[in-house]
Amino acid sequence: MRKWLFILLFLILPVLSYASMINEWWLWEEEERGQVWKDPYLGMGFVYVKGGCYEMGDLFGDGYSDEKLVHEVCVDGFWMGRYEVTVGQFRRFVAETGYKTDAEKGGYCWIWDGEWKKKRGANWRDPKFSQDENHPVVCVSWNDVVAFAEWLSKKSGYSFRLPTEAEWEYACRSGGKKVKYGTSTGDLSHDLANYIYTGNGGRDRWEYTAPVGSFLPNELGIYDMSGNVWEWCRDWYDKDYYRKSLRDNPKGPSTGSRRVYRGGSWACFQQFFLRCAHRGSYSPEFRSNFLGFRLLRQK
Ligand SMILES: [Ca+2]
Ligand SMILES: [Ca+2]
Repeated sequence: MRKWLFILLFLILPVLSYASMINEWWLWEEEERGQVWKDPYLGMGFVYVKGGCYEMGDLFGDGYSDEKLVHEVCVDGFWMGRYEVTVGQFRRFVAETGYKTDAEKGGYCWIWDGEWKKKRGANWRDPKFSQDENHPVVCVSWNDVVAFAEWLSKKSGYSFRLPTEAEWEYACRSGGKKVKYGTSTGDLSHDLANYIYTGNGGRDRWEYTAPVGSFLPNELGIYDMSGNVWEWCRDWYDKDYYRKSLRDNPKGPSTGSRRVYRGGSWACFQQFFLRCAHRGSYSPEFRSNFLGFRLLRQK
């Protein structure tokens, strides 16, 4: 009997130690991709993005004119949200503050369901498709997401804000590399990101939003930069801004009427819109069921 026990141990031990090696390898992988920090209040993960200089704009020559003037930009290091902010995280904010979003105050949110609709009664709680707590929050205006960032900053003692366009594009392109999309390979397919539902889309089986982090991250360990939901940026939009942008830490024009959003979403018919360099803009009170955000923590 004892002999069998020894033989069994002899067989099992190597398997166990191999399993623990695999486990450690995964942890190591995670750290190699970037240092992850979690905010002490919501436990939201942030990846450290080392600062640097890069050529901002349409490096591939297939963008709109507002991204055509490729120009050098340098950004200081920052912590970028690993994921888009989720319904569950936004719910904590609303539960604690009683905050009313622009969609709730105005009584509608723009939705896409095959056509554009100003949908009465639609808001982040009910964007007219089903979401669980781990999906990215939508139907939030620029005003709403700035209020969220200010609340989290106050609660946690760290400084959170929306990324600037320059920071967002730098992070999407894995530290300013010459890649078109913010996916694990820099290419785009339904195995790599969530965009318009076609019914036979590989890993992308979502007609609307997917839980955050459903696809592999880009090289920095940041998820869903291309696709899932569009993401608000901090800057005012100016189609000619690239002609007059500062080189170091540009923050956009000092005034304007529309705020920038980036990255494409589940509702995009064209891959074009999921490119890191593409620039969209809406007024700060605009909200839609394909538009959300992620936060940045200043160093
Ligand atoms: Ca999809
Ligand atoms: Ca996104």
